[in-house]
Amino acid sequence: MLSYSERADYTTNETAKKLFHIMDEKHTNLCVSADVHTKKEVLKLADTIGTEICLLKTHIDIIEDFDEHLIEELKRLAEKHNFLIFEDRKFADIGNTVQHQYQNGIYHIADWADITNAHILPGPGIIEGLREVGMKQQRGLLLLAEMSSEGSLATDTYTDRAVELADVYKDFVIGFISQQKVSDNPGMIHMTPGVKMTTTGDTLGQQYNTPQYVIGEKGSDVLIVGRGIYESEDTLAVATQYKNIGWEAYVKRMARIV
Ligand code: S5P
Repeated sequence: MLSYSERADYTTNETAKKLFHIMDEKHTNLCVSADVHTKKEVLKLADTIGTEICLLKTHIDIIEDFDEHLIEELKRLAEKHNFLIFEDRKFADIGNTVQHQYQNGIYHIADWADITNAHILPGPGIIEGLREVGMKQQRGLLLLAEMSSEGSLATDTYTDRAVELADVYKDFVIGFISQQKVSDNPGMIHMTPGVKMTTTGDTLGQQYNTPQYVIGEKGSDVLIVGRGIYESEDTLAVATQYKNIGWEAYVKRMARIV
């Protein structure tokens, strides 16, 4: 089985290459989801756990005091700790509209987010619209092939279609949000949300799996952890724990499949 950094040779996308290399350099397949509500909380979390992650995931539109300064500081922390930034925008509209949502508005997502993601519900036009904007800045896109929530409709042929579309646009599409490995292309990165040490879900349909299961059994590449880390007392210690468990599961998987 190929290591993360060896897989960098199977993609032409600069962001995907960078991410694969960061993972191997920092020995981490952890993405922390910073779903907190103020600039101060986001920046504190990012600086505290920055050494442990390959990727910081944001929901920029839930931050109450958003301004340009937050973006500058996030970029500075990304540089300081060597991680990439993933804006979890989950675009879902026609190509023309998503272009504006990606490039314009208050957030100018394309200017600072290395990675963003999109639903494939509208068909290939959504990828083409985002691609025209994103490729100019060497960005990467993840397709939502599956979701972690109970009753998700992204299953079976929908998931297969996401995999097919990723291959068609593989200069820009770098992988998937999924619950497991869905593509055999080693250049594609699988990221899995719904990860926690304890697998009791929340009251709104979120379902959790353990880091060992997601990386070791389901063949995913990146763990996305939100509440499991940012709601803990000692975010650094807990992030380190997730990082170590995720990395160990990857190393064991590598040893199993030669
Ligand atoms: O299928 C999905 C896709 C995503 S990106 N399920 C998810 O939970 N997410 C996101 O991952 C979600 O929007 C949230 O930001 C994070 C999971 O957070 P947690 O607190 O449940 O770990």
